Amino acid sequence: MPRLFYPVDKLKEKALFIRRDIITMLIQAQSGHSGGPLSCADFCAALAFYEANYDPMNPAWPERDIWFFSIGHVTPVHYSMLAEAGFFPLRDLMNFRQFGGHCQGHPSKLDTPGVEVSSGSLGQGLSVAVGAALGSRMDRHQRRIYCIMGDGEQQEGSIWEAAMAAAHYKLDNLCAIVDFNKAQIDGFVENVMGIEPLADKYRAFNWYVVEIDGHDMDSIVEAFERARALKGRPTVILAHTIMGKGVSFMEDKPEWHGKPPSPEQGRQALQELGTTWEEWSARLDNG
Ligand SMILES: Cc1ncc(C[n+]2csc(CCOP(=O)(O)OP(=O)(O)O)c2C)c(N)n1
Repeated sequence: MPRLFYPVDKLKEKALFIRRDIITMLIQAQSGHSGGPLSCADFCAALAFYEANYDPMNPAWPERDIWFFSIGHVTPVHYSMLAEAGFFPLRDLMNFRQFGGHCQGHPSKLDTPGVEVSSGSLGQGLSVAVGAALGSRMDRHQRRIYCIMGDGEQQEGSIWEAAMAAAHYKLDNLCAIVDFNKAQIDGFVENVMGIEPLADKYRAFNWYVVEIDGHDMDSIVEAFERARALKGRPTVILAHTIMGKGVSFMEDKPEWHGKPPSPEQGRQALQELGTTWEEWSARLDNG
């Protein structure tokens, strides 16, 4: 299936739908991560509906591009993106974190259509992505590889081994995206273990760095295009985002890293996102 190239206003609508899905799933499950999924929603919408090449009817299509979520815990955005793209019915999102459903708390390649690697243990995804990018080149395949990482996750040493390898092998088919929301499970990243200057670190590792407002759809699309046009180096998009983006009482609050809204808080969140629990849960139930 060719790339979708949705226009920016349609991408913004998709990101809004993804945020509504995230909150609805979390209300229903009463368990799961709120903050990171909401900060990733805009670039995930652009990845699925503008940038990547895939066939939701045939998730293993050999010609597809591949995206890996190294931050396995952001499954609400991951599953919403896959369901909105047609990999499985929207109603499956209502079984998030339920026994018997395939949308488990952390993603499983064996269970969920469109999940390319089982993840959750931080720091591993970029190594997987480097392997996939090298393998694609050896197969003389045109596919592109994407790897979504967290900013707290940058504290993992294994990421820097993978970063060194990616530049050594000049993997220009590899595009990493860092959800740079400044927060992690135990507080603000700079207080837990500072990672700045992150752009300089990647540049020193011979990567091409694009720094953007990760909630500005025009910038996101342009960053993907710049990465695609570049030859001879891997690209990292440092997407400056806000944890909990879109829900006033969650924004920039690390305590929302790993908990769901209560049903009452969730109703307020959906109202801020321009819908209601009744409307959006019915959309998912019937989708
Ligand atoms: C190897 C490993 N150590 C610790 C954890 C527990 N853990 C899960 S998410 C997280 C914080 C990650 O921070 P960040 O990458 O900034 O993600 P965000 O908080 O923005 O979702 C931690 C420490 C883990 N999943 N894997």
